[in-house]
Amino acid sequence: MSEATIRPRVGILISGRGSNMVSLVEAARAPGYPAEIALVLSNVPGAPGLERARDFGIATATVDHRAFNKDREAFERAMDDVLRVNQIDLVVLAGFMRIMTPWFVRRWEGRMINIHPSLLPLFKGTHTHRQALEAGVAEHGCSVHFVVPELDAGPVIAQAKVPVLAGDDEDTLASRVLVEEHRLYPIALAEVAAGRAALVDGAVVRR
Ligand code: NHR
Ligand code: GAR
Repeated sequence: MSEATIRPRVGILISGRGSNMVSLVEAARAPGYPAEIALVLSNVPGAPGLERARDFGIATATVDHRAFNKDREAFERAMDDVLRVNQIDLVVLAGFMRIMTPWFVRRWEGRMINIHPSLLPLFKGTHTHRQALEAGVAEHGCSVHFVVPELDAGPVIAQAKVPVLAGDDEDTLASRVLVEEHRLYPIALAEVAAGRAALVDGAVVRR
């Protein structure tokens, strides 16, 4: 059966290699996936992920934060303009390394998600794999959450766990988590795009 449905247009924000972006793009090519990847936007000129996106035929853009002289809102207004021109409905952070101001977060409230490489609320911020090893936890993983103004504090949509193994270092642990990120993020985005998971009064509601 083929029924024409309107799929939300997704803009993926990256800063680096974009392996999560690739996993989302590949998932979204499947028939019936409830979102369309319409744009990949980077704050880093020449980020390797931009070329990978172009290889898939996806529109790309760069807004270099360094051009805005530490004026975060001016940087974000420029990103917001690009997102609007491209008629983006949902913003997906995938290895995007700039903290968003409350202004930008409110503009995209309930329509912006992030993947963070830890089992939130554990290990917020950066160097999460080092934090996990130093804490000596037996389990680690990744979380997809709605973005709220407070860093890595948004309500969690989905999580995946991996064991921490004897002899792990930051790299071995990061690779094990990354496999789960690539599996989890397309599932979580589909739930949000289809309206099956939504942000209501600061909590995730499932329908
Ligand atoms: N913005 C808000 N408001 N809330 C969140 O939860 C956000 C966010 C922006 C990005 C991703 C995030 C992560 O998953 C994310 C979540 C960057 C930093 C950071 O310290 C921390 C967390 C995350 C992304 N950035 C430095 C900054 O000054 C720059 C670091 C660098 O360039 O290497 O923005 O962990
Ligand atoms: C991923 O592990 C992602 O969870 C993490 O950076 C990596 C990006 O890889 N994100 C953060 O640490 C956000 N602060 P990718 O560019 O290959 O998707």
